Amino acid sequence: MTTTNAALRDWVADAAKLTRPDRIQWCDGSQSERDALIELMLARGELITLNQETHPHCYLHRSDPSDVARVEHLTYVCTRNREDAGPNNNWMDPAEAHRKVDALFDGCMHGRTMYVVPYCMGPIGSPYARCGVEITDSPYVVLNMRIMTRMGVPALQRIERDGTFVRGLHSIGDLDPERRLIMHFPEDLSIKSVGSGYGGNALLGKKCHALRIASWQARDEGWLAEHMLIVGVESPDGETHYLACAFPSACGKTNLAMLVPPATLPGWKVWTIGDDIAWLSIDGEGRLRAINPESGFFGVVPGTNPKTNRNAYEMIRRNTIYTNVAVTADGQPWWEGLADGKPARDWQGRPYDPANGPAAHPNSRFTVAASQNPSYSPLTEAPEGVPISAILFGGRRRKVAPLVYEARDWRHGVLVGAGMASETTAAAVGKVGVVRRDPMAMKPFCGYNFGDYWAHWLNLEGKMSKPPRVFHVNWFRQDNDGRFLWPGFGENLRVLRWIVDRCAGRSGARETPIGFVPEPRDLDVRGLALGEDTLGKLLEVDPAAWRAEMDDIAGYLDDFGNRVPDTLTGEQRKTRAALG
Ligand code: OXD
Ligand code: MN
Repeated sequence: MTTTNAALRDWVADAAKLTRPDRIQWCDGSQSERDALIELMLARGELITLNQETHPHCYLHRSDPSDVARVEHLTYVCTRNREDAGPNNNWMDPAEAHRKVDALFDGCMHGRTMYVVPYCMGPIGSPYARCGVEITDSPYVVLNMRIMTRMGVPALQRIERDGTFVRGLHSIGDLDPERRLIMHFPEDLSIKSVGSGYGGNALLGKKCHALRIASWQARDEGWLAEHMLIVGVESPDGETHYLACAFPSACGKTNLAMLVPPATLPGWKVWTIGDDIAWLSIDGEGRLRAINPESGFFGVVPGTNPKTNRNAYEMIRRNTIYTNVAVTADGQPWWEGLADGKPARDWQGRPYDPANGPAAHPNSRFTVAASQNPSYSPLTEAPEGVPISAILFGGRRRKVAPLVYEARDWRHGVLVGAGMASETTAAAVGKVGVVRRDPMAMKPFCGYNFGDYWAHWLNLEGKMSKPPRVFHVNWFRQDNDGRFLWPGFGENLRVLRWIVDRCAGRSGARETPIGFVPEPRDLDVRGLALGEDTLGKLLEVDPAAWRAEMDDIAGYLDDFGNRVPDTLTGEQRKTRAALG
């Protein structure tokens, strides 16, 4: 296989000249290609067969122990003008970046196969989908890309038809963290990633293409590429609202996207469209619509069990690649939060010893096809996507943020998103549990200056006939003893219900300086063991804490100087003034 697209042919030839692989394999996405890759990896010890009776077609991959998460400090956006990347990104001049990274690519595929992986982000026939090609020397990446994207012949055919594609050059290099770089060149729609074989660093369709490069492309073309799950909430009388929800990494996006309605809310159904990324476009009638550019889930494993996420638990019992989980004596995957079984070997393959820390790495992952999810929505394949009724922002906040509130309008909603903050998690290298500002959950993923990004969000208002309502949720509020006040998981449907009822003009709220907050009577908490005090605390808006929050947001916005739109600072001032 090769291609009729000359630009693609030339780029592959140039990449081969630089990296000097022993052979080049164009990937067609077929089952036989997948089977051969699995055989190869098993033979090399890069995959381990899990118990095929309990977990048919499931395999384990152990990454290098120094390569277990995204590396934000080694991730760069390389634009000609530094201001275009903004203070939210590490920046390097493109010429210098190419020089640095090409030195690491020089000859790095010697003795290896170079795989050429054409892929499509979004349903192949969708006008909202976009294609890319990843060149990689990692068969693990190919196997994952085959699950996470529409990969192979149909994608190549679309590239040949459209004539455009995002170029991603990837090599695991020597896995030395000192020789690891994840470079983005949005002006050329290209990516160069070297030195890591893990997740978002290496599966270039995901964070690098579908968020960093796509957010840039989306600004130019008038749409949005967002770190959002997409979920459909169907009421007992058959009305379905689709919500797009932005939460930082490892804050429960996958769980919310696959929520299992509790028995106390009979007749409600939840449909998953996506769990991590949404591409949002305005249709001919001025409605905001969403597609999920991905076709699989690369989800955090620890904590997954029938109580927290029964759908995910069922979904990952077959045809799943596990990365960095532990194994039981009989070869079943094991992780913290699983009720049964005992780990025999930890994520590094060592005999399990609690003194070495958790058995499964806290950022261990599953890769699985979206269609295996019991709550999979067939509209995931709809070329036109789904209409969005509401946008939800949220984070992990012990204090300050109430369980839910609604922004006054779209502009205020943009401030609510821009002011998001969350306690950090294991999804990225660095300290866990510190509060950091993470606007729209895009801090690690926005491929351009946040000031320009907020302006783009604000500009979209005039293009929509009826902008979605905007909400903020916080499942993670704690009491003074560090106990969670809200049960979370399936019970979050109660909050989603208030939200969809707000969209349909059916539920009440009180107006506060930060927006509309439900009164305790507006939320259906029947059957929950929640004291009135607890509910009061969950819905509390403490003016002193919020004054401090708004001042902090003002300081954060200041970092972006004159790129911050006046409308946004105006919204901040309005909220601050209302707080007294
Ligand atoms: C992810 C992340 O892997 O956000 O989705 O880190
Ligand atoms: Mn994510």
